[in-house]
Amino acid sequence: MIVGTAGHIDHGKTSLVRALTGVDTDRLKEEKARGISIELGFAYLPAPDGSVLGFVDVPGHEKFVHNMLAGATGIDFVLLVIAADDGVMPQTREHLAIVDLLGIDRGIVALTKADLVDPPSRAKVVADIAQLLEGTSLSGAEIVPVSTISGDGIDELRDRLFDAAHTIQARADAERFRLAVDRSFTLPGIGTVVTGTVLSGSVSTGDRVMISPSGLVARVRSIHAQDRPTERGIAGQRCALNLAGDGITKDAIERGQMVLDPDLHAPTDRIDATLRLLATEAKSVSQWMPARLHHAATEVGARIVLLGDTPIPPGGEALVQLVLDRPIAAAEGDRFVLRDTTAQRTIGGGEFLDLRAPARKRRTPERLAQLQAHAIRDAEQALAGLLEISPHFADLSIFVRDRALGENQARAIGERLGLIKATAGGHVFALSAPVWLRLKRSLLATLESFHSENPDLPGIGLERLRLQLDPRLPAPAFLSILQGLVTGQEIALDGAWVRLAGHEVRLTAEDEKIWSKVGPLIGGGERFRPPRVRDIGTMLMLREPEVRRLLKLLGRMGKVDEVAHDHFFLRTTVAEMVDIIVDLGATATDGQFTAAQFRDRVDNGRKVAIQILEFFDRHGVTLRRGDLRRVNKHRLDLFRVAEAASRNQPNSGRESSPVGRPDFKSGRGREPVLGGFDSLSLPPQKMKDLAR
Ligand SMILES: Nc1nc2c(ncn2[C@@H]2O[C@H](COP(=O)(O)OP(=O)(O)OP(=O)(O)O)[C@@H](O)[C@H]2O)c(=O)[nH]1
Ligand SMILES: [Mg+2]
Repeated sequence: MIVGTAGHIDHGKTSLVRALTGVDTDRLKEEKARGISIELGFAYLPAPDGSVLGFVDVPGHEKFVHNMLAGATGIDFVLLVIAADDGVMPQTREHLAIVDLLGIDRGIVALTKADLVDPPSRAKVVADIAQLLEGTSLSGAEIVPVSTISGDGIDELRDRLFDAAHTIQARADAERFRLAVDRSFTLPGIGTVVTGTVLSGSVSTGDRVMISPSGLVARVRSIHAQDRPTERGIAGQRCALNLAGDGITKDAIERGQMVLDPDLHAPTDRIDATLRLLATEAKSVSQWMPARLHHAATEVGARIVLLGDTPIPPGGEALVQLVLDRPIAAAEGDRFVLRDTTAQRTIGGGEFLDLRAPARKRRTPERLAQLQAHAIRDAEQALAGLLEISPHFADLSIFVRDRALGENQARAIGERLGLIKATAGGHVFALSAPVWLRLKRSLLATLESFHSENPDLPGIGLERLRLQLDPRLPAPAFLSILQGLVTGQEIALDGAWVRLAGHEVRLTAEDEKIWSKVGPLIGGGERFRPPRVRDIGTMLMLREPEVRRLLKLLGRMGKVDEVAHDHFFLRTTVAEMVDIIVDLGATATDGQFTAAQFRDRVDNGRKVAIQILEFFDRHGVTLRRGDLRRVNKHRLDLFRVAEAASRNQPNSGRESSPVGRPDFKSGRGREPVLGGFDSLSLPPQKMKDLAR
């Protein structure tokens, strides 16, 4: 358990910690000289049960409230110190407000300097205090009179703390590791040491950690937890970590940074949150109001964007967006405190809801519903809530990271909720099973109606399909679920075209008629220099745009390729030419060949030969260096056609290709490939007729 002091200047916080632990936490020369605390003080007290209580002693001076805030982070139990002779004072109120805003609800009031007042005055102060606590997280807390001079009440108070340590719930350490740094220094012979409270998770020697937001990487060489050497520090302990790594020095790490599990490193400067304005404020919070934001041990300038319609009145609570001057390391559910820009008073505070707040459309009903779900602290319920509302999917990787959830926690939640996951670009997206079913049904229905309306198209464009569906998944996630459906043989993916697995493209009767004439023209003996669109139009007395439209359509069907503008080759011919360059590469000594060598093999003139090679360059089939090219074996399959199709290739009557048949990985000889003349093949005689 970590105990933190709070209270007005000179009320006896440091004296009380010394009386309880024997440690004087005012170590600075200036602190000694001025008789006040400036910095945070730390002390430890072994308990009878073998555990160790940690103490964070904070300064009471109004100028050092920022230090008090840094110290109050991660404490389990507060000792609100109020001097009996002085009573409730400004920083008594301010520190109590901070404790309340941070949600710290375990604590005792130590009525110090009890030796200085008579019983009636003491009774009055006690009554004041009880009233002060009302309505705060410490409402009804015990008030224990003590005196560090006479020693009265000290043993009782210490026993109360030991009791509390038993009942305080051990913080879950299943989450990922985060430590809020409050000090960084160098120890001779040891190196860089940082100290702080472990906010979540655990850390072990040898662990790789990251300093956030700076992004420095370090290894944990050794650990002290609650002032004792150990192999592992856990949530709720104050730890000192000896860190080593590139750039790790005492100056590279400062108070306010976090040491964390590298997976959690994702600084943010725009956070949606709840904000409660203190009732003691004179003015409402207005749009774009500036403030100082205190979170964990850090402090940063911020602007407040109201997400509701009206200013937040004193004592009111509302949703806001916090726009920070620089990014910080945080987690959803973390508490924060706001102070005014001149650092003179605390004005309010609240809880971070969403660390990935949008800069636009931040107040739509949809967005506000999402924030309601984010506000649920139980991760499983929050995720279930998010998946129920628009956009009906969640980036699980971000959800898990921003809540600092451990791997096991994330897995268990995924299983219990029966999530459907799609992995894309290193992120996991999640859908609920009912939403997935609905998405799949409408996807298949969309494809079906598309096919029936467009029987001559190979499928619907991937992006067009994505935009038609709800939920509208991010493109990479959408592709990933499509691939799942391909594996399940429900759909097929053809480049950027999606179709039902059973769908076959059929040309309209009219197009088929034209194709039966065009196909042989570009696939015959002149197939390496087929007529261009305009020539085909002239030869067949067809309108040029008509020929172009049909060939483009066949291009999408994978039957032809537009090698150069308006110059279409059969896919089979392209595949044949791929074989030729493979052969050229294989016979050349260094695998490189010239355009002239290629032209000699296809005998189609220099210009066309070069256009073909440039087409291959564009598709990465060939890699060009100067005048030489070599084959890129990874791209050879690009123009290969299914082997089954080769059985009814249209020009099977022609002489077999002079090209060798290189063996591929499968060990089988490669079939001369084929476009899709399948249903349209013509008898050789007819082809000759047409070619005339
Ligand atoms: N008579 C009496 N004096 C006390 C008692 N506790 C503390 N004092 C005196 O009060 C003064 C302030 O005590 P500190 O412990 O430094 O007070 P503090 O709350 O830590 O002050 P800051 O850290 O500066 O906010 C010192 O002179 C103490 O000797 C007490 O129980 N009785
Ligand atoms: Mg002090």
